[in-house]
Amino acid sequence: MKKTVPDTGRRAFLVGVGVSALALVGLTGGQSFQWLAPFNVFAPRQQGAGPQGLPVNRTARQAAVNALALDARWQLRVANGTLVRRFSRNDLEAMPQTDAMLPIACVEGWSTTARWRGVRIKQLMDSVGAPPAAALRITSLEPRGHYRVTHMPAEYVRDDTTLIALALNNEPLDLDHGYPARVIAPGRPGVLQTKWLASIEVTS
Ligand SMILES: Nc1nc2c(c(=O)[nH]1)N[C@H]1C(S)=C(S)[C@@H](COP(=O)(O)O)O[C@H]1N2
Ligand SMILES: [Mo]
Repeated sequence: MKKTVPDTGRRAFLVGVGVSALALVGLTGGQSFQWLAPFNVFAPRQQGAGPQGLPVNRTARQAAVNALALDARWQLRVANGTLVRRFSRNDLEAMPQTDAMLPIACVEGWSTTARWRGVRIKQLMDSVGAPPAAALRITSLEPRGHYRVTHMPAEYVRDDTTLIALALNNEPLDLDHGYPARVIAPGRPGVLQTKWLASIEVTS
């Protein structure tokens, strides 16, 4: 004899799964498709919600860096042992600039690709005679916080698209995105893309 009841139950179950999957695609699609963005229910940040079309994970105000970041006397300190050089924003702008299309991928669940422009970190390392195997300690102006200090292994330092970014999407970097200068490197999680730079030091 045919068991029709389990069949019906199974069909109802499969239809239920299909409906849930469709609903999930509908509710999260805004993370992948711009035109679905208004229906983006679960994404912690909406694409394009921040300045320059990029989300902001922590603003300059929240990080308490406004005064230091906007200070006209700001200089990036670059150190290789006792050899120290300092670069104003004008100094950095006067150096050769490199463009790179790179994503910021935040653990909070968003990833947005943007056009970054700035100085190759490699070139700054050359300016203080750092060896090719140099790894770095990168420090933010931020007085405290989990992301104040970052370590960068040599393979990223050597990469032609690892930049001290000064511009984002063809505009000077917004304060909330790390003005006067931030790190952008390929293939590193967002937490390591340090904003509001203070210093870069060779550690090895
Ligand atoms: N100094 C500093 N840099 C930081 C952070 C921070 O809180 N302080 N947040 C990091 C995190 S978690 C992410 S995802 C990116 C976000 O960059 P955005 O705000 O420009 O999009 O910056 C990173 N750099
Ligand atoms: Mo993040």
